Amino acid sequence: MLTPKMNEARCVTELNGIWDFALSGPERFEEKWMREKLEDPMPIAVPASYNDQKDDINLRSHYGWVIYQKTFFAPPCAGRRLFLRFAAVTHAAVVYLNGELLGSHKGGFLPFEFELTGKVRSGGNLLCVAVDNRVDFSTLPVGNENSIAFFGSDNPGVPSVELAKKRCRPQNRPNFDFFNYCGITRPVKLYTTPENYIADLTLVPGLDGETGTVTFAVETVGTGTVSLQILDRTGAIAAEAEGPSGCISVPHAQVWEPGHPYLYRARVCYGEDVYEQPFGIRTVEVRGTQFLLNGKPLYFKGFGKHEDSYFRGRGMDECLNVKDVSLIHWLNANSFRTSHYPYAEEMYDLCDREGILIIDEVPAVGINCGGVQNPYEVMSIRAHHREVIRDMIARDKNHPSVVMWSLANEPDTEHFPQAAYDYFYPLYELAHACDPQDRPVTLVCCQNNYLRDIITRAMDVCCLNRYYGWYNLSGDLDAACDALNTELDFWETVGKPVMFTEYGADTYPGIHNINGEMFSEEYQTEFFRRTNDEFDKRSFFIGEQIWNFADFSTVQGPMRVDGNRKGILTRDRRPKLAAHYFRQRWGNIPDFFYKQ
Ligand code: E8X
Repeated sequence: MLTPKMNEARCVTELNGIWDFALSGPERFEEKWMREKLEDPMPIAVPASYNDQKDDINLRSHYGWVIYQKTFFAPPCAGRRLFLRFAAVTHAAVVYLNGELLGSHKGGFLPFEFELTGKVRSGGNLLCVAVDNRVDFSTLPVGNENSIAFFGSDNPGVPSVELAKKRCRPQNRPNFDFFNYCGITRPVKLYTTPENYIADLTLVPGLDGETGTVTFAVETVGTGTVSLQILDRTGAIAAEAEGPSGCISVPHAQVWEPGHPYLYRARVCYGEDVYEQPFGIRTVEVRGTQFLLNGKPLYFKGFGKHEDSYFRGRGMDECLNVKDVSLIHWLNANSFRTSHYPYAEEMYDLCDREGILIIDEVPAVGINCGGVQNPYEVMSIRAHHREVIRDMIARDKNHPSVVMWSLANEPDTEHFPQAAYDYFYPLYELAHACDPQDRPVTLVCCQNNYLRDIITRAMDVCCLNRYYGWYNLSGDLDAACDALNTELDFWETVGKPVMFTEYGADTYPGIHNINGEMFSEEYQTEFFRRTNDEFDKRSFFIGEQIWNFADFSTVQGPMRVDGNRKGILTRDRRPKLAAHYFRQRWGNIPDFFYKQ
């Protein structure tokens, strides 16, 4: 799916700004608000999560549907097609235009669109969007059903507690550790195309010595002929071709990689339509225990992140994206994982331009019933899981920054190992089949009994989340390193590249402790220093992505002090002690050939 772009053939208008808003019921929304203007609406900003925009607990802890309305005037589009595109609505949307149902969409982190050609009026048009924020055993991310919370401890079996739980008000019980921010969180755009238009473009770069190759496929609607040009950074034509598909050579190609993010542009013409897509010439491959970028062994230095900020929650924020990328450079890092959902497209564009590597993750978090039940039997997510893999890859396939796909975060791979294998192996194959560039595929595994887990080791890269010295062996870094080494001895026998995609310690900024005890800035720094020293001894270990880039909002609970505090930056992006440590460490680790 193409990102809407303004050019000589296409017009893009944003429907961002203040919309009318109202809370609705948990189980259903009132149909009449899909046809009539709300009686006493609240103003609400789009794009942004609604939860923290008002000083009202009813928005923060809302459960169920909300209604958004916007009246818009159609842009002049005689002889053109008109589309309405939502970049993300969390978690489900039903969309009406002038009282007529346009359609619905499930999943809160990927785009969807409707063709409006012939459907808009010359006066105002009433756009109504009902949004559901409920998470349960049929959604990704997964929410707990009934009142059983697996995340956090609920004293199971205590009669008074069990009784009270049954009487709790209906609420979301996320089976994941980030606040359930919801609403129209990314831009809403109207765009036009000519009658005959370019529907999709796929680019597969390759390298043959000094020569770059670009295999391309253009999908069109209508009739016409396709031509394609590869433009270099100065706008000069580096190569050109006719026809909807083929392979062309770019002599003396400039490669794309961290430190040298050279972008070409593919310019496609089809009748009256034009579309330009920036892309990079680079290759990605796993060989033995190495992860090769442009044929060179790479070391991942970076983070798990979140889309999370004050006031706008998970709302797309270009300024924050620029700031975060700047901080990634300041920290001498080169990568992050889009834990735990695909991020806004604007962030990938920025990373393409700035040379930052992305492990792109679908919103499959919470596939775990604490070992009590088999999640692969009790959850009905399989079809939706396939859909989000397909849609994420379709959206992000052309980004040079994306170097690996992640199928899930911390599913249960330990208690039902064969069921996990049978569930995930076909998804692994699906991701490979969907990706025209055939990038490596992984699944991010939770701290577990790694001997029982048989699916993590079947991935192209073994991505581990481990909390030796935090959730277990708490405060004892000698014991933590001992345990870590025992486990790393096991991974060495697997013969694949291994990296940590999470490790970290909650740290409340400003707490200092001479003995380096837990929650202090000293403990966080020491925790990382000791763990990293062990990584450095292992040649098959290809990267460290810490948990987390910055502090972030979560559901409240006895383990969380105003959110998850494992950031090396605070939520407002100030450094903790460990940030200075990493800036120094990563400044001494090259992107390539670190483990030689
Ligand atoms: C944590 C992280 C959480 O925020 C993230 O979304 C997923 C968690 C650790 C799981 N991984 O709690 O800070 C720890 C399992 C215990 C051994």
